[in-house]
This record gives sequence, structure tokens and C-alpha cells, in this order.
Amino acid sequence: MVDATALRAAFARRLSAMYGTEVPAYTTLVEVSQEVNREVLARMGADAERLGSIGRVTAERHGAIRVGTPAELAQVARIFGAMGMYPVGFYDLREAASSSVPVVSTAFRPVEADELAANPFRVFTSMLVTGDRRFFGEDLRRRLEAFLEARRLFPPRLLELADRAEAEGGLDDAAAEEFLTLATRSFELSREPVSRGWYAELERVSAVAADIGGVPSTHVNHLTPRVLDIDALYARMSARGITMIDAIQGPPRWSGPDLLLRQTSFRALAEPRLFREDDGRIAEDDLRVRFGEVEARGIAVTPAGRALYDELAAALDDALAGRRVDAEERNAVAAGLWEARVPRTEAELAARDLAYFTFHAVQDRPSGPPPAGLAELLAGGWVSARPIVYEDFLPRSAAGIFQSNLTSDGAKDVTAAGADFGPDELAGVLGRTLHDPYELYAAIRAESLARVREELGLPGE
Ligand code: OOG
Ligand code: NI
Repeated sequence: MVDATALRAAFARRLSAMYGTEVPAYTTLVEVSQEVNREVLARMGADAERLGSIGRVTAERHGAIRVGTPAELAQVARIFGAMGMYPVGFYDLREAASSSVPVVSTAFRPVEADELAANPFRVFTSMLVTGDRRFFGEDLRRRLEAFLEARRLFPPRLLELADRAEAEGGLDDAAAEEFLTLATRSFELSREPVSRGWYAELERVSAVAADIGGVPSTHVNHLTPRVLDIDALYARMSARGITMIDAIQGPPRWSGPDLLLRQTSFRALAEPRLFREDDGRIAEDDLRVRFGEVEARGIAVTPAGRALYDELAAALDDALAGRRVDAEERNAVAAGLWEARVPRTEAELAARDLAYFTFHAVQDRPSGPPPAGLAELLAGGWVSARPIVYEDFLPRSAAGIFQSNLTSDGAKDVTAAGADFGPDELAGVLGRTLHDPYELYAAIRAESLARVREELGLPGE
């Protein structure tokens, strides 16, 4: 029996091998990431593994896919459900991006601590909101929905195997092989011709809409390895002749612990595609729809920590308003704000409840009865704290990733009515629980605290 964990790990490896053949610069990115990770491990020893074992980090990837309809998204949920990946978080890129990005998103990922440790593979998944009038007028909406309804992204056999895997907790070897082959193939770049006129019409509204609804299939948009020192990686990729976007998104480089998520990317090269011209001729041309991305993950923050992060991001915007600065200056201003406001030690982040930690009874602990309070247990050397890594995404960075990858801004009619589409609507489409990331981190913390209390013979809280 190949269980959900093994299916997920195998799928991540296959997708990585496939993407490497499709986008060679991805292979360079993975190589450089691993080179940097080895150096950080040699330099920092055990501290390098504070946010995940080197085994986890080396295998770690996130992918991004985009689909067109609620029905397609519900199918994606079944395929990932087979691999122990469940929808977590709601991101509304329609609001976060200044360009025309008519999608809402979630991330499919494992939700339990041991599953995350075994393989944290996650896929940022976006769905077009065709009913949003700011992007699609009535006529275009009708034709777009008809186009999407007529296509089939996933073969019925794949969905059947997915359902079986989820119901039975895995698949036998032969069925697992078939499932993985069909799943990987579903996310390859299609060689089917793209209709030139249709693609161009959608592209005038939104390059993302064209990427999703202008073609009869879906594909991996990027696959992102994790690196332990993203500043070192950035410099090294540039030295290898790969032009990165001009900045690292997310928190700045500063003197305290890594928090949340820092990401950077480069635009993939144009890829040859077949086009069907208006007169029926087939011609080769190229499309630039995919790119490379890399990320450094830090500690997950609590709602209070997130409010502080958002406040500092807004303060940075204010400080830079009307100024043209390069990435170095920008980092310097952001780091200044952070140094003044964010605690520089894990202990203080925990004490002020700004970030999530798990707690563990210390082996060589003092003798005698332990104190009751967590602060006293930590201070007295009874209990130690370990940071919980951030497993999710940042809407602002995601908007930046979408934007840096667009060939045009598109056209968004800000005077037209948007479509109300929030987390409840998304959960309805998925037909499953849409997990709240904060609740998941809090549950992992609470579980560790319950274990500590039991080990120390303390009454539960
Ligand atoms: C997804 C962009 C968001 C990230 O890492 O924030 C994302 C996309 O381009 O489809 O992947
Ligand atoms: Ni990404």
C-alpha cells in the first residue's frame, strides 16, 4: 500500500523532474539552492535545522497552478486530497494586485505537524472569478464560461483513483503508479494549438485570464525550492547570469530571526507553442507564462504578529511614497522599521505572543515540583521552545509574483461591480473545510503544551 504521505512525496519528485525538463533554469535554481543550503548547514550546524530538518528542506517545494471554474477546483481538491493535501487559507488577488488579476486562491497542503515534517509539499491554487464585472463583460463572460465548460483538465480515471486513495488511505503499487503518471501528465505544458484570437482577446483583459482560459489545459506555473539564505542565493543567481526581479519580497533582511516568508523570482524564458491563426493556419510562436521562484521560510506569526507585520509594511509604503529607491535602500528602510519594533529574540517573540512555538519538556530538568505557568517553566529550564515554521503564503508577495510575471497590465474597470467571493464561497466550491492557518498553528502549539503538562505531571490548562 502506498499511503497518502508517500504519494505526496513521490508526486513532488515527479513534478520536479518534469518541470526541470520543461524549464531548464529551474534546475539551475535547485542546484544553487542546494549549494547554499549545504554551506549554511556547514556554517551554522544544528541551528540551520531549527526550522526543519535538512532532509525536509532539501525536498521541499511549492507549486502554483491556476484553474478556471468551481468544477475544476473541486476536482483539484480530490486529486490533492488523495495525497493528504487540504485547502488552507483564502487569498483574494483581485484586491491585492494593482494589475488585472481576476482570481481567488487557496493553498493545498498537509495540516498536521508530522505530515508537514515528512513532506510539506504544497500547491498555491488559483481560480478565475468569471462573474467579476470589473474584468469580464457579459458577452466575454458567457464565451469564457462556455470555453471552460467544454474542456476537460483531468481524465476520469485520475479522479476515480484519487477518490479511492482518499477513501482507503492509499493505493496499491500498480494503482499508485497509474495515479502518479496521470496526475503529473495533467500539469505538463500542453502541445495542443492555442487559438490566437481567443488568447489575445483574453490577454487584453488580463494576462492571467488568458493563461487560464485561453488554452484547453492547465500547467504548473512555477515550482519553488526552499533555500536557507535567500540573500546569498540572490547574489549567486545573478552571478550565473540569471536576471532576478529587482527585489526580495516579504520581510527585510534584519538582525532578528527569520519570520514568515521571503521570496524572489525570475521570469522564465519564452517557450515555443503552437498557435491556430484566424485563417486556420498553425504557426509556431512563443509564450512567456512561467517563471522561477525561490523562498526562505521563517517562523509562523500569530494574529498579533501578523498585525505588526502589516503595520510595518504600510509604514514602509508611507516612508517610500514618491521616492525611487533601489532594492538595497528599500531593505535598509524596512530593516530600520523592524529593528525598532520587532523583538530580536525567539524568547521575546514567544513571551509577547507574536509568533508560534511548540514546547518540549527538557531532559535534564531541575528536580522538585515544577511551577505551573509557562513563563516560569521556560525561565526555570523545565521547558524549551521550538519555532513553528510558516507553511502558508503572503497575499502581497503573491500579487507581486503574479505581477512580475505578466506581459501586460490588462484592463480592470474599477467602476464596475465586483463579485462577492470570500472564504465561505470558496469552501462551498471545494465541498470541504477551508482551514484557517492560525487555527492550525494554534492546534500544533496546544498539542505540544498538553504533552508537556502530561510529562511534567501538571494539571491541564
Ligand atoms: C501564484 C502566485 C503566488 C506565491 O508563492 O506567492 C505564489 C501564481 O502565479 O499562479 O505562488
Ligand atoms: Ni509561488
